[in-house]
Amino acid sequence: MILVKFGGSVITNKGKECAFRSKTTKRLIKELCNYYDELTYRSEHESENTPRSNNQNGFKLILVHGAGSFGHILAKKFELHQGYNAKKEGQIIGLSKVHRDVRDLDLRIMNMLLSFRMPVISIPPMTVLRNKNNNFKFMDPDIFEKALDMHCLPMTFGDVVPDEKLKFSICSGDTLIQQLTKVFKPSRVIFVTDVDGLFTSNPHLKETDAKLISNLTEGSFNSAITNQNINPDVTGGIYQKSKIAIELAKQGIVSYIINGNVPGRFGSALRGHDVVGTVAK
Ligand code: IP8
Repeated sequence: MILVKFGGSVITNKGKECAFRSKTTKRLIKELCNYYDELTYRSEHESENTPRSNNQNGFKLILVHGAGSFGHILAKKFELHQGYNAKKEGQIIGLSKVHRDVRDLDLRIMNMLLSFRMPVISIPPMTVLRNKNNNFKFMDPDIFEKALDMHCLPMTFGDVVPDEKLKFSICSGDTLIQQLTKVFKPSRVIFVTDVDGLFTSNPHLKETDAKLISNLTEGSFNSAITNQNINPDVTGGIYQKSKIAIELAKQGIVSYIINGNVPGRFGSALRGHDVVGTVAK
């Protein structure tokens, strides 16, 4: 089993509300489908015409995606991560809009997967997950298992979710990765982002001596300057991913943080090849 997260920074333009990066997303999906074809020994001709299927030849994958500019801009504006605030004008409409927008993004990805004949079942966290005080509380994994039984690709995404204390709050795709890992115990987790991995400082700055941390350990993480996001984010960015990757490594799960903007890297990580990126194992 492999868990993949398409980061919001690679599938959307995070600086512009609801801006989908369709070309990049399509290429990533193609890299994913090529890997499936390799696993099932399908020829290029067959790949064009025959439906694909998840959970065969012993291989399973779950796809998670971030919200990017379909979620973070309005979530921040309406302070959704802080829960219900009677004084915050328009907050409930804002909540509904964010839920609609992340589903809109999800539907676009779903359509793309289907255009490659990959059967996908979308699972909105709003319906299966609960938070308490903006922290994960509970998730019902049953539908993920059922989707795998149907030979479909279960897909879920960062969403607004009910919160036992705050009425509602945010669940990020990274939290979903963490929770799905506990249930499905994958061998590998791949975080597809817009940077090569975790750097010693912000690689987006003009004058920078940022160096890529290839082997992520608690030590290399602590010595890195971790405030690396150039766009505002309500859920934690690369800092959070690195922390999760270190935790997963302790459980024997290998995590990759790779740059999805570079063609082929995602495909290589799927195959378990050495790839430019940050690896925690
Ligand atoms: O992009 C955030 O999910 P992420 C979800 O995976 C919302 O952090 C609604 C902002």
